[in-house]
Amino acid sequence: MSLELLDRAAGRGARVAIIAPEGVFTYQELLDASSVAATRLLAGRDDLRSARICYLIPPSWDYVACQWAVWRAGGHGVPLATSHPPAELAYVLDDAEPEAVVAHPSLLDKIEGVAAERRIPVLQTPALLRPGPSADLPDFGEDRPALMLYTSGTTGRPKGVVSSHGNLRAQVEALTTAWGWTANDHILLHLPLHHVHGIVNILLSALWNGATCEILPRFRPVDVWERLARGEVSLYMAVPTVYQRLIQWWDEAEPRTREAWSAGARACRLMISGSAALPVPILQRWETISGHRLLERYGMTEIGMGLSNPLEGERRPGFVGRPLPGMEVRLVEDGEVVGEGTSGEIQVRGPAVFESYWRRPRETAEAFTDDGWFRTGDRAVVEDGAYRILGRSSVDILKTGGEKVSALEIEDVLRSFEGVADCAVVGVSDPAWGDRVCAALVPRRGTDFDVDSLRAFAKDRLAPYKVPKDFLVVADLPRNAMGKVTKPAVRDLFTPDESS
Ligand code: MCA
Ligand code: AMP
Repeated sequence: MSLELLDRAAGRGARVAIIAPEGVFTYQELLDASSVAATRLLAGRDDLRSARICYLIPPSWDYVACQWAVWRAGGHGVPLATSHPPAELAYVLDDAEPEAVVAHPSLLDKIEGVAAERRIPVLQTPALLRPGPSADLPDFGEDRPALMLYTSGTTGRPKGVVSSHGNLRAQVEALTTAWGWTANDHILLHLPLHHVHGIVNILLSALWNGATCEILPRFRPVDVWERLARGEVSLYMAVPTVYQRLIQWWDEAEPRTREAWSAGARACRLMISGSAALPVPILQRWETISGHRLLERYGMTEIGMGLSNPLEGERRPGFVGRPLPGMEVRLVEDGEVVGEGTSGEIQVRGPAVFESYWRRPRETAEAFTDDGWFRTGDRAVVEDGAYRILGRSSVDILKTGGEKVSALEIEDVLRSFEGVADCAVVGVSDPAWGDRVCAALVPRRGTDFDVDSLRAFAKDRLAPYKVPKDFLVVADLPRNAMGKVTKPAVRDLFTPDESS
């Protein structure tokens, strides 16, 4: 990835690469700025040799220039989530053991203390990116680690997913072919930049293809509608929760505004949804408003994108299409590969699939079959040639607003609060969030239970989207004959009408 991405950028020097809050930047400016910044990261060395560099930078030009600088210096990039509290950031620093953190001044408060406690130097973006000399930059192969993205699993705390430059190149090439990317594309980006969706599907795909990526610092439905209304955006990608919010805003707008917004959206060539199941009513409503049948696709941090509806041809509501170029996909049940009409676990193989979980050889080995297929933990069925996702094998992995969270990780935090004897976290089906994170709590005998203090406690320790939206105090948790908590019965506690 590294070398070819740079060669491709060099051939597009004068084209606009990034439109961001800081201004408009060409490919040549990106090459120049990242070369100077890479030289600073190297500090006289010839190669970072895969040293991890964490960066905590809002979606912006600075983010992109820093990402490229880390790669050009031979480093392994670890983007940190801007919404995370210091406790979550500290976890990543302890796990990734970076040699440095690059921080945007607006986020310095969150990271300065935890980095100092670990004696990790913090470089601020204005210092990293100010003009200066460029040294010779290292040459290395595509098997060099490029990214480490943290993802929740069924065991323990989040794991670092290590993807090489070759993995990223395979992911981007598949999307280029499947979705018809060209240098004339102009894409809007407001998704967080510590996930594959924002980083690979949007930012890197645009930069690989010489297209323009327009970065909004955060998601605000009105800003997205107004950008779409100008008719310049050719490609748009988001999670179902975002489409649901855009629909809500459109519904509440004046008729003239609605008309202008819809006309702008129609000028787009392609709109895509993913990261969580797209409810069919959202697909239908969006089609009425924008004239676009959303292209739904399926992916995962470990594999990039695996399945996609077609650019041309039928996009079947409720289905995620067929394997992307370069990706082998099969369904397996009880160790046997199953055919059309029978459900099974999705397993995938191909050059886009990640290298390893960072410093977790056992989990890495367990995630693959002996012949190299990655077990996704998602279940699906093929009907008339297209895949339909049936959900996760584990009830403890939830998707809220496109964010994957582990119920067990949240439970561990809630149990550490004085006054909580036991708890169970579940995802309750919700039209806005997909899974709404809810917690049933058993108070310790003789203790007064204060839900507000518990919420504040959780907010200090967990990413905001992991903090349960609803807390329910119960005398006991529902259990089966073996004494194990039955999560479906816990879920029913939050949806009494459906269970009665
Ligand atoms: C924010 N909040 C959430 C979430 N996001 N609650 C549950 N789930 C969420 N995802 C809470 C905040 O804590 C806050 O709570 C309140 O909602 C408002 O926060 P705000 O920051 O204003 O929210 P927002 O900006 O409107 O964010 C909602 C969002 C965002 C736009 C849907 O979550 C988002 O961009 N999600 C996409 C994530 C993504 O890119 N996923 C891809 C990963 P309070 O008021 O109590 O403080 S999956 C992936 O990469 C794979 C490969 C794939 O297939 O794509
Ligand atoms: P993450 O680990 O955050 O990369 O999320 C990947 C997970 O999101 C997958 O394992 C699926 O469970 C889910 N996912 C992604 N796209 C879809 C989709 N189109 N429909 C249903 N689930 C999806």
